[in-house]
Amino acid sequence: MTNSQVTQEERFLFDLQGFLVLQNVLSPMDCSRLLQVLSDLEEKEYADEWIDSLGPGPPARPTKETNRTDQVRINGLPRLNPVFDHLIDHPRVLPYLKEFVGEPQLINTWSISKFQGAEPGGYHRGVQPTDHTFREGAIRTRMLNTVYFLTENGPGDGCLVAVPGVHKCNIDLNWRDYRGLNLPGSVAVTGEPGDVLIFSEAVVHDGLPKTTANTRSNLYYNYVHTHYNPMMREPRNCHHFYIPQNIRERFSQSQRDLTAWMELAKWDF
Ligand SMILES: O=C(O)CCC(=O)C(=O)O
Repeated sequence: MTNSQVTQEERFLFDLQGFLVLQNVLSPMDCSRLLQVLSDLEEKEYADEWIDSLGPGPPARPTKETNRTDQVRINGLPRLNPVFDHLIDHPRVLPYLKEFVGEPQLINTWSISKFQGAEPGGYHRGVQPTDHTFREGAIRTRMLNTVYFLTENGPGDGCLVAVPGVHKCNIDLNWRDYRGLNLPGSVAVTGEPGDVLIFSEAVVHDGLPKTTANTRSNLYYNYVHTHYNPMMREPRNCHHFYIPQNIRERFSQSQRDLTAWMELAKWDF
C-alpha cells in the first residue's frame, strides 16, 4: 500500500499537519526559465472571448486577474505556454499525488505573483474535512494542491499561512473573520525558490501580507481524485480547468493520464 518513494516520516507529517514542504524540487535554472515566461504572460492582455460565448450568468474568471491590489494571477497555465507541462507529472511530486490522492487528476493550474503591499485574500479551504480520510492504511485526500515556489517565500514575502491539522478539525470558525497569524493555530509556511508545498485542500489557508520589496511568484497545480467531477465545481471557469486536445497532444503519456477526464468532458469555448 505504501509508496516506497514517500517515507513513513512524510506520511506521518502529512497525516498530522495536512501539508508537507519538499525541498529543492526545481533547480535555480528551472525557476528562472519559468519566471521569465511567467513575467511575459503577466505583461500581456487577454481577449478572453470565451467569456462572451458563455452568455449571461455569474462572472467568470479572466485569464489574467488584477482585481487584487499588488497581485497578479494567471489562470490555465498549460494553455498559455508548454514550459509549464513538465510540472503536471514532476517526478519528485508524482509519488505524493499517488500516495495521498490515490488516482489523481489535474483539475486546475494558476500562478500568483505578489508585490509589496499585497494583502491577504481571506482564509478558505477547497474541500471539507470529510473529504480527507485514513482507512485501511491509506491516506486519501480528495483535493491536493501542489505549490511551486519560484522565489523566496519568507513570512514578509506573502507566503502561505495554514493551520496544521485543520484538515481534520471538528469545529469550524468563521474563517473569513481572521487575518494572517490572528487565526488560532496558524503558521507561516515558508520555503526557498525551488521548494514545493503539498497540501490537502481541506487545510484552511491564506497568504500573509506582502511587506518585502521583492516579487513573490508561485505556481499552483491542483489535483482531485478521479471520481470528483471537475466540470461541476465552477461551471463558468471550466475554460481554465480544461486543456484542449490540440494541447494535450504534445503531452507525455503520463501527463495525458493525469488529465484523462478531459477526454470525457465537453467544453467548446
Ligand atoms: O499564495 C497565496 O498567497 C495564497 C494562495 C491561495 O490561498 C490560493 O490560491 O488558494
